[in-house]
Amino acid sequence: MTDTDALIDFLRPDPGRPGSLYVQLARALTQAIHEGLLEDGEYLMPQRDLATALGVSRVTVRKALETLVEQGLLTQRQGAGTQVQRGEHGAIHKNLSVLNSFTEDMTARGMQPRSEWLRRDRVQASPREAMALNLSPGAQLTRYARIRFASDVPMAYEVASVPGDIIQSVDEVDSSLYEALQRHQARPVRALQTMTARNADQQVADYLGMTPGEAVLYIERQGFDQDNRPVEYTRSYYRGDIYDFVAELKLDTAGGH
Ligand code: 16G
Repeated sequence: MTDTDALIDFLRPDPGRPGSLYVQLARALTQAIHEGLLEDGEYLMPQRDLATALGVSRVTVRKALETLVEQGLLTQRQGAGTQVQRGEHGAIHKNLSVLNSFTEDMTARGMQPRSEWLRRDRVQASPREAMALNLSPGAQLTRYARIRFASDVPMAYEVASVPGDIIQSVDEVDSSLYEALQRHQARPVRALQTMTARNADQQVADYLGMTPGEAVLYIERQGFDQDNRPVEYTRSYYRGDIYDFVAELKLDTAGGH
């Protein structure tokens, strides 16, 4: 089998699997770039040939390629074809020292943020939530569970809890939690974040279009507003194959620990 045959086998979407063909193809292309099957600077075969080799329509190929162009993994120039542009690292470098929202982050990268709602509830705080949000046990809060997409690629699964006296009706959050908090003058201006490497369980894998056991980054964020009030306690699962988290480190000249 030639390298090209192996690549085509790797990329070929399966109509029997859930999800549209172009999303499957976009994911397979992303994976091929991350795994080095497609190298930085390499040109893809013309769209027409790729469609024929994969047994899919040209529209499917075009939409998949557009998704990767939006993610910054491919570049397309008139007449020059489609080129891999992986750079040194993964697809998305997320700066850990910037406190922004998913919507702001993806928009700044020229991608289309979108969420699929799993649940929006007004509930009693669990002991863990009460502690993180400094609420009395059993106080009311609003809890939002969403899958976060960027240009139709699932990026993260997030469960966010907000004190019930800040956001009183679950419908107040539409596309962006931070926008809703901003309307209440309660946008986080500081956050404490912990990150843990985990293997995706079946549910997380289903939400993120991954295989169970693949690496995800589990992130807990406790966000505080300008009055130092905890306004957000969010548990996020970010795809380990797409995100690189970057932090600038400085020598501790104060001599602290
Ligand atoms: C990010 C935050 C999350 C926050 C969300 C708000 C991380 C690890 N997590 O995903 O804590 O709730 O953005 O996004 O960055 P939104 O305003 O678009 O709903």
